Amino acid sequence: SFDFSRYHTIDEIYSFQDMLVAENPNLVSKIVIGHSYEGRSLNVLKFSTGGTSRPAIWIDTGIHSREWVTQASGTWFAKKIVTDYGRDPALTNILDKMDIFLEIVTNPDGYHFTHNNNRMWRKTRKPNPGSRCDGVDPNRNWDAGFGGPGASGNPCSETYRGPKAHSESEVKSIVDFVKSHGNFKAFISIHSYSQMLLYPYGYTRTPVRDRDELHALAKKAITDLASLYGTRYKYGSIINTIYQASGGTIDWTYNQGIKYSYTFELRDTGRYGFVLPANQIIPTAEETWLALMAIMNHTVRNP
Ligand code: 0X9
Ligand code: ZN
Repeated sequence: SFDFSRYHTIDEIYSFQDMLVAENPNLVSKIVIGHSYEGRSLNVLKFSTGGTSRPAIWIDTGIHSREWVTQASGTWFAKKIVTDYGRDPALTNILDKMDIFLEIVTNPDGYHFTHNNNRMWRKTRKPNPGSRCDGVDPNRNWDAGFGGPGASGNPCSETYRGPKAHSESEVKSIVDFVKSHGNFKAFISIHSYSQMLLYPYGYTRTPVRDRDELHALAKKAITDLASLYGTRYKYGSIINTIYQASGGTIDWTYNQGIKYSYTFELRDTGRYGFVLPANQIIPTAEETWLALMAIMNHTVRNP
């Protein structure tokens, strides 16, 4: 019924989520963690086989709205989890011990705007008082090196950090949810494009305490990813591998004590960029799933 080989509107993705919950009520539930600036619900799918406050893995896609292969892959991951639970021993083992939380449309106002107005919109859609330019970069708005180099104070910039840390509802809702949950062990934030698997930090050259473990696990994850179609990824810290970026998601989650904090940059390396042809959605999701499984497997073994 749902065509994973095409891009979908926000209404179609939200309907898909409700259908998945309706068809798998013992495994999937939907949590509304807040609302966007324009009032859309911020939906998180919870995959859980029971327990109370189990250790958990977070995955988000689409915090930058134009990175369409990420929301499309997130939708595919949701279906993959319900299909593989009880069939794939590794995923079954993960879900018997941990919960998975998946926010597919992390910037819903931006995603709606990319369908109806400007395909290349990246930021949130909140107006900036005193400026003709709208929106904040939700990957510069977190309280980790906020305001430092690698972000802009200009509301017209694509990397505008916002007036203060967590000013964006789309960010603050995750902050509040992660803090109140209190038991996240892995946090994976998925972007495109560049084909990279990155760990903290982005705001400082100081290596993270867990650098060697995160580096080795990244190498394992991208090796597994490449095993399917030969797609080559670079890996390393954000600042050493892509560029300095302050106020980023996974720098904040790492500083909160979530050791396995990673950011992906999915396909491609620039030929199509953000406008990746739809015939690459399923292969991208399939190969990325292998890397996610490597990270989740390691997390469940080293909680
Ligand atoms: O600039 C960004 O926000 C990311 N690249 S993108 O093309 N998807 O916009 C990379 C930033 C590194 N990630 C974090 N700081 N979390
Ligand atoms: Zn991005």
